[in-house]
Amino acid sequence: YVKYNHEDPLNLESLLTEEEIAIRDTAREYCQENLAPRVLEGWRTEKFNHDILPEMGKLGLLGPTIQGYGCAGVSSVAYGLIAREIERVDSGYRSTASVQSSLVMHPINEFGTEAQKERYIPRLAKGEIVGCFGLTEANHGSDPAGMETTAEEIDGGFVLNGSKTWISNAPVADIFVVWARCKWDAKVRGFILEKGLKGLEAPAIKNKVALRASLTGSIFMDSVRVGHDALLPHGQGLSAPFSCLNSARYGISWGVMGALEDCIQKTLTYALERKQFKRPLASFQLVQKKLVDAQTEAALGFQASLQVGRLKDTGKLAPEMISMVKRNNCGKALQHSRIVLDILGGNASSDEYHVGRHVANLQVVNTYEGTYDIHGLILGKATTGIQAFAN
Ligand code: TGC
Ligand code: FAD
Repeated sequence: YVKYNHEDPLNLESLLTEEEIAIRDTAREYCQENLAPRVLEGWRTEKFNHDILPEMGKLGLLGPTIQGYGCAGVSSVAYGLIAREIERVDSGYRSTASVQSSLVMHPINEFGTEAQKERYIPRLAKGEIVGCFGLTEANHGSDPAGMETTAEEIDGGFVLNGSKTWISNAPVADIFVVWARCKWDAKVRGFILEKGLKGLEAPAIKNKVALRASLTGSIFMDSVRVGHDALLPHGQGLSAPFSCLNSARYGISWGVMGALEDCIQKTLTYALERKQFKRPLASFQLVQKKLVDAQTEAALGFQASLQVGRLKDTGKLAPEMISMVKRNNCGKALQHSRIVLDILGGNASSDEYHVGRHVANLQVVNTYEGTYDIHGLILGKATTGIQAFAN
C-alpha cells in the first residue's frame, strides 16, 4: 500500500502527462502568487484588473487547446487543469479567462474565416484584447432559441438590433461575439462586433452579490451596422453557440472542483488551529465528516472530468457527458462549500476567510452555462427520449 494523500485522494496526478503536470504547475504558481493577493480588492471594488489577461496570455493560458495563431495546442485535460487553478482563487477570474478562451477564441477558430482568425486570435491569446459572448437576453436565458436579437442583410453588410444581458466581460470588451436570428432564413448566426461601433453600448451591471471580481454587463444594439466580414460564416443554427458552451461547460466542471478544494483546504487549516471545548475543531466527528464528504466529491468530480476530457480529445464525446459533469460538479461544489463554510463559525462572514466568497460565486456558476436543472433535463431527454423543456 501507499500512504493516503488527502490533497490528491485518488492520485489524479498519476493520470496526467508530463506536459499537463508542467502546465498545471505554471498555472498554480501564477494563480497563487499573482491572482490570490489581488482577489479581495477585485471582489470589494468590482474593478476589472487590465493586467490579468495579458499576464495569463504570456503564460499560454488563453485558448490553450487551439492549434496555431499563437496558441499552445495542448490537451483538453490541460485546459481543465488551468480552469481548476484559476477557480481555486476565484470563479470570477475563471469566468474572465474561460469566456476569452471557450466563448470567443473557440467560435472564431471553429466558425471564422482565415482573415478573422488572423485578425483576432493572436491578440486574444496574448490578452491584448478582451472578448465577450452574447447569447442570453432578458426574456430568453434557458431558452436561447426564443432570442429576439436580429440581423438583417443590407447593402454592404448587416444591421443588428436587440439586446443581451448578464454578459461576462461586456463592459471591458474590445470585441463582442453576438448571436442573432437572421431575418433572411430565420437561422441563428454569430457576428463579431468591435467596440466603438455606432449604436453599440455595453453598460456594466453593478452591485452583484457574486462574481464581483469579474465584470458583467448588458449589450445594447441599436441598428449597429457591420460589414460582411463580421459574420462567422461557418456556423449556423443553435448548434454553433452550443458547441462553444460545450467547451466552456467542460472547463467549468474542473474549475468548480478547484474552488471546492480551496474551501476544503482553508477550512481544514482553520479546524486544526481553532480550539473549542479545549480541543481543535478538527477533532470533532461532525467536523471531520464535513471535510471528508467534500473531499470525496472533489476527488470523484475530478475523475469524471478527466474521463470526459480524454474522450473529448479522442473524438468519443457525447455533449450529454459534459452536461453530467457540469451539473454534478457545480451542484456538489455549491453544496459542500456551503457545508464546510459552517466550520468557520462567525468568521464565515468575513471575506478575509474567502470561503463565503466561493459559496456566493458557486451559486452563479451552478446557474450560468445552463442551470443545474436544465442540464438535468438535457440528461433526462437523452435517457428517456422525451424532451421535458416545453410543450
Ligand atoms: P435543441 O433543439 O435541443 O438543439 C438545437 C440545435 O442545437 C444542437 N445542440 C447541440 N449542439 C452541440 N452541442 C450541444 N450541447 C448541443 N445541444 C443541442 C441540436 O442538435 C440542434 O441542432 P440542429 O442542427 O438539429 O438544429 O435546442 P432547444 O432550443 O430545445 O434547447 C434546449 C436547451 C435547454 C438544452 C438549450 O437551450 C440550453 O442548453 N439552454 C441553456 C442555455 C445556456 O446554457 N446558456 C448559456 C449562456 S452563455 C453563459 O452563460 C456564459 S457564462 C460564462 C462565464 O462567465 O464563465
Ligand atoms: P431562467 O431561464 O429564467 O431560469 C430561472 C429558473 O427556472 C432556473 O432555476 C431554471 O432552471 C428554471 N427553468 C427554466 N426553464 C425551465 C424548464 N423548462 N423546466 C424546469 N425549470 C426551468 N450569458 C451569456 O450569454 N454570456 C455570458 O457571458 C453570461 N455570463 C453570465 C454571468 C453572470 C454573472 C450571470 C449571472 C449570468 C451570465 N449569463 C451569460 C447568463 C446565464 O447563462 C443565464 O443566467 C442562465 O442561462 C439562466 O438563464 P436565466 O437567468 O434567464 O434564468
